[in-house]
Amino acid sequence: MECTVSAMLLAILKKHGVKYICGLPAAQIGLIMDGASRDPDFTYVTTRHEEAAGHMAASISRVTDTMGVCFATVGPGATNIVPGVAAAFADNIPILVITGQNQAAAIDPSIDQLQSGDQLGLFKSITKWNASIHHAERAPELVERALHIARSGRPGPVHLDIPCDVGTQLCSYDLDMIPPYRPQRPTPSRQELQRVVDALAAARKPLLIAGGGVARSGGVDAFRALVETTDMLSMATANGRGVLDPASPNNIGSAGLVSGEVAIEAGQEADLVLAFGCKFSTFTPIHKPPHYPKPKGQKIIQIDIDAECIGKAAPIEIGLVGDARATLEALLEMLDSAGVEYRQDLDWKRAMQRRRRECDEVYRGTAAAEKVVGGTGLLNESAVARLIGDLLPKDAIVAHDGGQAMMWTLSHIQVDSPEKSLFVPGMGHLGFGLPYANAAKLAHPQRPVFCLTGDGGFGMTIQELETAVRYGLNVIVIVFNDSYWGMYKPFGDILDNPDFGTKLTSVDFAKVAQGFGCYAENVTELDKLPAAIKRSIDANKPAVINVGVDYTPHPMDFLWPNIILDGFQFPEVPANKLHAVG
Ligand SMILES: Cc1ncc(C[n+]2csc(CCOP(=O)(O)OP(=O)(O)O)c2C)c(N)n1
Ligand SMILES: [Mg+2]
Repeated sequence: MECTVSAMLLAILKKHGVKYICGLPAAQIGLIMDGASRDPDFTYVTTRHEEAAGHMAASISRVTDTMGVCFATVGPGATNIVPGVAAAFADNIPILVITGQNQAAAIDPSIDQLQSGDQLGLFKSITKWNASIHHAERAPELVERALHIARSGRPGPVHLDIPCDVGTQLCSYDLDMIPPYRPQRPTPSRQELQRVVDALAAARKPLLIAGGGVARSGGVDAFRALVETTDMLSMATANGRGVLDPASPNNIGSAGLVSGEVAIEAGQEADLVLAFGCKFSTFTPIHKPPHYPKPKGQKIIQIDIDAECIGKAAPIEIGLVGDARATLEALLEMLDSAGVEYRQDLDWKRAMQRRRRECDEVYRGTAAAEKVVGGTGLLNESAVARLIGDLLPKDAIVAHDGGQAMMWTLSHIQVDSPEKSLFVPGMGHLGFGLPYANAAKLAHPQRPVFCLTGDGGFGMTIQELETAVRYGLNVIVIVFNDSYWGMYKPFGDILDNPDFGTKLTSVDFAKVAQGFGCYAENVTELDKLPAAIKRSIDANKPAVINVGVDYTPHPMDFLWPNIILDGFQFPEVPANKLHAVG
């Protein structure tokens, strides 16, 4: 096949099953836009900000079995798309980022043409791999390579920079030369897995952890089968939400540290931690010294697709390289044929299950008071989140944006499948919610899709309401509007500094949303929320429900000073005051 580099790029994407392409228009990328928008095999979407295109591509990779692709133009387009790419990189989500570029002769080194920038340098630290297509004849090879790298091993974003003149030049390629992508699913050897079998058989206080790798490799059934076969306690990380069966008594937490204190206790007391597809990042309550160090005698087994990640963030005893799902399946087979007798301490297990129920009680208790004590007449965020959790349709997909709002929605909403819970714990990037929800609705138009967000986070990508209206993406946004950068409100209070900068203006998001052409209403009383959600589902338009809430302390607020800000002290604040956050 002989065609332009731009047409070749699209043909190769199609061969590898790409269906969704999102970006923001400009001339340098024009041929790709023209080709993608005319081709009925692609769903082509333009956004109001390039950041949203990056987030949408990542969401597509999360909620479909295709890889998301996004594009941006040279200079400001490239810099604007960075947040979406960085967030995807932090959560190991494969996406292809295409940037337009000035003519090949005008870059490397730059002659300072309009909008020039070192785009390879810009994306280097937030992608697995990137390249500039300087020569048309190398375009097919570089596109194939980009797609392969994005999805093999630990997945992640890749970037191709295409000078505008090269994009119009001809190249030729035999599309059948490289077959459509199929993931490699390596497993550890039988001898290696035998060590895992032995460790499970010997463990008195075992804890199984499902990370994002289990969700991404399609290992939900296999992980649940392991929990059932061994009858051991299990926990999911923030990226592994949806892997565990919410109704299983062996599920002691589905959002890492946000799950409640039982997560820390189990992590501190377990004598065996067996983790699949998990990089032991901040939200995973294992080995977080000095507050939660690795206990003496605790054995940690880490199984991950990425050899480099093994042992990086926790002192492990056994590290095995393998795809989470394939390894789980191989392990299950061995456990099945070995007839293992487990020796776990059932008293400990029951104590942890009791602690789980107590944490649930604590969360429920905070939701009980409809109004916050502050006397503002505004609603309690816990009560709002809990009620939403009760009202969500079974097949709903939810993006959890915002700060304190996210803490509460993750606590009260349990899901039974990974694509139902969209969150970006790696970067914790405010504003991802609406673009993620838009993409989920694009891919699943029949399913209800919600964006639950704080007012601050919503303001960061609010313009994407227009994208939703333009493409008929009838998402429902529920804004926890406390008129604050709420999560950091306590820091201003600690410092007795009203000018700390966390107070925001009270914005009437219902009016703003109506301006975008959405259905919208304000809710100030809890018992009005169910009908508002019903009307929003029936509205046949994107909808925004603006709920007036007051900042509501969360039982796990102590995590911020204890783990995330460990070692960081405001100059004139005694340490014991910092511990009082929340
Ligand atoms: C892009 C980005 N900027 C800054 C932060 C730091 N941050 C984390 S939570 C938070 C406050 C969020 O406010 P809002 O969305 O209104 O949610 P609330 O905490 O009030 O529920 C901020 C500023 C961040 N996570 N992401
Ligand atoms: Mg807020």
